Amino acid sequence: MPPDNPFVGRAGAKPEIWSYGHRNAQGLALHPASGKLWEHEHGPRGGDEINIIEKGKNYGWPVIGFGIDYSGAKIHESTRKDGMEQPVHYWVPSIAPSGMAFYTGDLFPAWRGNLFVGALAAQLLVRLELDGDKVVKEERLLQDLRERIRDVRQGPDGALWLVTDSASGRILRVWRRRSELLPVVGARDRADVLMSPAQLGSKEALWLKRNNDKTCAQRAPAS
Ligand SMILES: [Ca+2]
Repeated sequence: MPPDNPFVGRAGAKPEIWSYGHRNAQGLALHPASGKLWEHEHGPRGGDEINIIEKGKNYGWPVIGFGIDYSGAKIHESTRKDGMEQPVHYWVPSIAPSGMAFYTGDLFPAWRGNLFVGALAAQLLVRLELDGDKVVKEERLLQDLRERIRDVRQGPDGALWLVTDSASGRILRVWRRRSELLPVVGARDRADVLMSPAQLGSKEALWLKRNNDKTCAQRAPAS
């Protein structure tokens, strides 16, 4: 046990505790610049949160929060209270966040420094733009995919890798071609999802490609 853990030697507290007042954590990632530990967790009905975890702090569950019980009943006293931390971001209604990664790659320069979060219930990929410790913009990507996204990571080539959650779960790679030629993408039974240049924040289209496709190639729509 690290001797400087915040509750070492404190009567009535377990020494392994670092922070408390959490509910159902589903993602952890260290910020690449600040080194701070970011976390997200599932609220009940509404109130999924992103928190920046600091030593010894109380993150509020179940006293404060932004959700209600599944029955519709009230759970929390309020949404804020002295001595309890506020989330840096929250979702009402819930999206059921799962997995998280800060983007530091070269493949999508417009996304550098963004935080990506998968979503189970909402079936999408969240892109969050940050200003220091604040979330300043949320964009919802890949909603056409209709897959529960269990995890998101950055690969060594700067692509984003996703794991989907179903009986036929898949590993997907989010990437783009640097070529000026009209992109092609492999697809066995349907075209993969195209994200618009506007979504990407550049003039180049982004393709989501199944990592195991080797057969037919499909020409991209001109738009
Ligand atoms: Ca909280």
